[in-house]
Amino acid sequence: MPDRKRDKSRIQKPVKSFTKETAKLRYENIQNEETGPPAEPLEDPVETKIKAAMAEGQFDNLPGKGKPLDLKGYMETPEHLRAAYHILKNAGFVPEEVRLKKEMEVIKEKIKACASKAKKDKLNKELAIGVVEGDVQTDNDARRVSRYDVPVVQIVTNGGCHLEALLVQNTLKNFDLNHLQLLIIENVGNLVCPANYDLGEALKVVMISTTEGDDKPVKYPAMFRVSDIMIINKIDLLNYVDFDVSKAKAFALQINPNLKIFEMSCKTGEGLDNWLAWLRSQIRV
Ligand SMILES: Nc1nc2c(ncn2[C@@H]2O[C@H](COP(=O)(O)OP(=O)(O)OP(=O)(O)O)[C@@H](O)[C@H]2O)c(=O)[nH]1
Ligand SMILES: [Mg+2]
Repeated sequence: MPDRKRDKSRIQKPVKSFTKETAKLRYENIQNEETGPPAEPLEDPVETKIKAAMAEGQFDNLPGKGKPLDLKGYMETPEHLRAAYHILKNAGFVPEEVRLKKEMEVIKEKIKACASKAKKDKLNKELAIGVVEGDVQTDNDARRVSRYDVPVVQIVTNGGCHLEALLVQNTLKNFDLNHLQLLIIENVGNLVCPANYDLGEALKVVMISTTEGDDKPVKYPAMFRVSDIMIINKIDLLNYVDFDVSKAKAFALQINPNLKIFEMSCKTGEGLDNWLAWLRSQIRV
């Protein structure tokens, strides 16, 4: 028996370098052996179509010609979603929130540019809102809301700590229900009683602010358990108060893992766009 280890003829010579040339040679050898000479390389059909479109002048007056590419959306998208985002965007599909944000920007621009007051008011009312205010005393809140030309009804509970469905129902005759898209009910401002009464609302929103303790959710769990949304307001004051946003969120989610949370400042407007876009997305037309 020959000594396998010493039989050098069995050992392949190492390939020093695998260049394009060696690849081409091997390919041609295979072609010659099996099917004859290689066919002429096909021109890339996409390239051909692009060239034809350019020759026809289809690229001459594209919107954005000569301007830098806007890669903001692309860069903000996580890397693994970029290709899909790009394809969807090119095909005219954008996430619902982005579409609504754009729509709101267009309306804002229209309002800014509009000279006639009547037209401005009409644009402002693009979303038909009604408000029911509940307070123990005074119609202060209703008067504040009415400045915005929105139909509003004040319920004064005269000491009662919450609203009830019948009280709300009695206000409905004051609204044009065929036209209304959103009815906001502001319950009496405490975190206890309103948790126990169903007003027939589609969504319950609990609003806390940074001037309160961040442990409100664990102190008043029922209110956070029955709510769909938690708003943390007055974030403009975060530098001046001992309020830990992440703690407040964690406490709230511990009580109700399904809570959707928004942070905002009604004073500076920060975070309002997100909230409004989401709210609009919830409205059934
Ligand atoms: N700094 C700051 N102040 C705010 C903000 N939002 C509201 N305020 C102020 O907080 C105070 C109370 O606001 P309201 O809207 O009356 O609060 P409310 O919770 O509805 O009060 P009740 O209806 O009495 O329960 C007012 O002086 C507002 O101007 C905010 O985001 N930042
Ligand atoms: Mg109020």
